[in-house]
Formats: sequence, C-alpha cells, structure tokens
Amino acid sequence: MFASAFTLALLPLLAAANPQIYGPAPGPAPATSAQAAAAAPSAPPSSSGQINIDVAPGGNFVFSPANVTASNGTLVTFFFPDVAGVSHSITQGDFSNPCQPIAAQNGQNGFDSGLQSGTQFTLNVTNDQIPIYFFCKFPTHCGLGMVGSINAPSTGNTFDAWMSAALKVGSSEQTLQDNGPSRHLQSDLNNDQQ
Ligand SMILES: [Cu+2]
Repeated sequence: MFASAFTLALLPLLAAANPQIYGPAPGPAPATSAQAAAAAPSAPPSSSGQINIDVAPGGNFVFSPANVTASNGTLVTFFFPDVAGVSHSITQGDFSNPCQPIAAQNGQNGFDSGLQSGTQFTLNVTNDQIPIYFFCKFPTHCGLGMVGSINAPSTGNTFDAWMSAALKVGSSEQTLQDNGPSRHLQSDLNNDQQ
C-alpha cells in the first residue's frame, strides 16, 4: 500500500517535532473559581512564530483551528479548557491508523499530553515537511471527529481525509488508557496549575 509505506517511511522523522509544555502561556488572567466553572479560556490570537489552538471551544469536541501550517521554529500551543470533570488530550496519531497513538519509533513514543484540563501544551515544529496528525484520546472524542493536523498536505493525506478516517472509526473507537504525558515529556510538564 503506497499510502502506508509512505507514512511509515516518515515515522522516524516525526520525533523531530519536539513536544514540550511550558507555561503559564499568554492568555486571559486566571478567572475566579465561579468564572472558571462557567467558561473555558480561549486561546489568544496567533502571532508570528506562535500558533494558538483552542481545545474543545464552547464544549464542542473539536480543535480550533484544527488544521494549521507551521514553519520550522513555530510554536503551536494548545489551550485546554478548565471545566470540571472534562478533559482532553493532544495525542499524536498515525494517518493509517486513526484514533490510535502512533507506534513508537526508535524507542520514542509520539507526543501525548495525556488527559488535561486548564493547562497548555506546546509543540515546537522542527520539520515542516513532515505532517503531524493528532487526536483527542478521551473516550469517544476521536470517533466524533476531535482530530487535527499540522502541515498536512493539500492532496492525499489531507486534514479532511484524516477527519473522515476518524469519523469512520466512530463508535467503534477503542478506549485508550491514559498514562499521563509521554514519559519522555514528563520533565517538561507544567504542573503548577494542578
Ligand atoms: Cu476530547
């Protein structure tokens, strides 16, 4: 299969997108507890070298924007809403195997924020020639289309095709264990908002 061979050939390079978490990121001032319960924080506007993505804006199971182009050196920051009892993840996926974490390559897992709320998670794009596909691992969210991509091509393995593949998984989505952030990311985890 051409598509899967192509994807597999690219896998070792995906590790070049070094995920890291930093914070607190620029954004709205911390809300009072009453406000926090009522409203999810919104990502500030993107700027040069910094792309901001809302996770589940308005409680919808989407990323916004869900498909971005990010040149080398660009930071892509995901803003997780702070809503009691609701969490989401940014989990690196494999175009040929939607709603499943990408297989480890050379002993390196793909990035995975683990289920989070009220935090930020930042990826540093270091190879803009390699598409990055991701999804939310919270049960049912991926199959409902909570997926996104960075530098997806405009033909072939496009964002739209990635979305379609996730929706096709639909209710047969396998429940994934939450192990927190990928081990190799742990030192970068921003814990100060727990
Ligand atoms: Cu989710």
